[in-house]
Amino acid sequence: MISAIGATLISTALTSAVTFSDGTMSAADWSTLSRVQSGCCGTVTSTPMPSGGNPGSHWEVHHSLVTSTSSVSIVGVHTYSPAAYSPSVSGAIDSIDFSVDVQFVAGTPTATAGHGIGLTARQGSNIYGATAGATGANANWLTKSRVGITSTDFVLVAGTGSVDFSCTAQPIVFGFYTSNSIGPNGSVTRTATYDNFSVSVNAVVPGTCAGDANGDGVVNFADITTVLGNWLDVNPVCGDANGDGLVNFSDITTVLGNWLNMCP
Ligand SMILES: [Ca+2]
Ligand SMILES: [Ca+2]
Ligand SMILES: [Ca+2]
Repeated sequence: MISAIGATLISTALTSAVTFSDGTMSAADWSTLSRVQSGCCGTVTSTPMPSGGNPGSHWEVHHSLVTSTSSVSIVGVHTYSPAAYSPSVSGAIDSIDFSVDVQFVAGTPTATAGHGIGLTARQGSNIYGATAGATGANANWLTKSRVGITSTDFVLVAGTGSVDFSCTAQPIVFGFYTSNSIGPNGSVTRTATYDNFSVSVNAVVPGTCAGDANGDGVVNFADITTVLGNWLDVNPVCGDANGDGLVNFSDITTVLGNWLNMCP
């Protein structure tokens, strides 16, 4: 006689963060995009430095702003190419923790402020930024950080649209920005240096928000298509609306039962 053996499927939800960190700050991994966000004129340039960081090699960023009758706002987008996160592979993003070490170097005229800084996310041809304050003009190394950054904290730096953290989103490459602005008829330079960049991406645990199959924080028709697109997957990063480790008809009913709910 053969007895039926009940199989218990245990969900192996994503609970660990994916962390990208770098204390080398080499030109092989980092690139800088200089942007004038408004007005005229300014530039951001970067120099990889071999020594004197916190410790060792580091990334020095120079801002130069010159205005006539209008003000100017500039941003340098410093992208760390190894910090590539694919939500369709590693899961929708719940939140991000960011930190970087900073040291003010020099400024003219006499500096009273350094750079505005924040986390950047490059997704396709779009670039987004989430502020983490400013460096200040402190001559000592300081750690600047912000934890729990969510999609709504990001503003558009370049391109169109808004950042997509769902499990169907395009891959994202992280980095940091530096910014400055001055009023009309001014001229300033601001140089600060950066080391020990770190980004930790905290993935959405499937089923945390009942019905949210794609992890974008709302239950709607996109979740139906996400369930269907991952039909019968086991322990997927995408499509498990009730968090039981399977994608099946129960997920359809969970989506419908939580229709238009917003996740906390
Ligand atoms: Ca270093
Ligand atoms: Ca959703
Ligand atoms: Ca399920």
